[in-house]
Amino acid sequence: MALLTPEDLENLSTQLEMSNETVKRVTGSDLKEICETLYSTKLGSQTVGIIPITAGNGVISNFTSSLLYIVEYFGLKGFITEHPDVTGYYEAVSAGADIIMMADDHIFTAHNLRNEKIMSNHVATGVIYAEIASKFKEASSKDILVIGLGRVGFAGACHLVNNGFNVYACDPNKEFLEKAVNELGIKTYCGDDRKKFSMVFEATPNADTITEGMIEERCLVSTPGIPCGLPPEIGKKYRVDLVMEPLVIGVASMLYSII
Ligand code: 2YG
Ligand code: MG
Repeated sequence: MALLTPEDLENLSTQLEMSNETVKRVTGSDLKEICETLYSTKLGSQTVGIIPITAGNGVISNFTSSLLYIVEYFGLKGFITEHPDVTGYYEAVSAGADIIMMADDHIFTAHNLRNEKIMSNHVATGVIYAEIASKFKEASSKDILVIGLGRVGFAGACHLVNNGFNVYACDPNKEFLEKAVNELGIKTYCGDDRKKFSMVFEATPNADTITEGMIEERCLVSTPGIPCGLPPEIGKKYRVDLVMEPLVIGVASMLYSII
């Protein structure tokens, strides 16, 4: 799974402002409103304990500071523990944290100690990027294309099926495709099918997964994927609206989902 780099998280506030503006323009709602509607809840004044984790590839220099920025941006209180790992966990709980946030190389989680709700970043990210794609004001139908059926893509596809969208999906991994067909009833789609989409949710760790034959002019591409699946020249030629941001949108979805 693609690990974030410190470069990915540079100018996070600018990346957030730009993607929030695009989300507002193409759906009519900003990120906060989308989360409040999606999870039928509002954030309160919870305190989040953010714990650096040294396991695997270790600490990413600006990861926990980015989480603190996001937590405070959405009006919550937060602190980063002085110590990492278990010592950090003990510190956070002893200091009265209501919510614990921590990530190793495989799972990034948020756990609400008050109501025992827990959420993973990959599910929360899949759900909210799929939700944003599906709320495209200019959409021509309820047909939506999902590219990538790994754990992020599958979570998004599941959310779309549950909300009555006609989900077409593709993934080079036959097992992932079969699982989504059998468990979600999605329709398989491959690049040379003649169908074009105005709503696309892309969730792959690969670049340039979107081709001209897949998209309608002025469509919306919503993707947490790094690197970007939309080739810039195609984005320009078809005047595509792109919602892509490395961390904030997924973390917002995590926080609202456990309140
Ligand atoms: O505490 C630390 O600094 C590190 N243990 C954090 C490791 C995070 C690894 N995970 C990722 O980089 C991404 N899966 C995070 C989510 C990205 C969403 N687009
Ligand atoms: Mg990608």
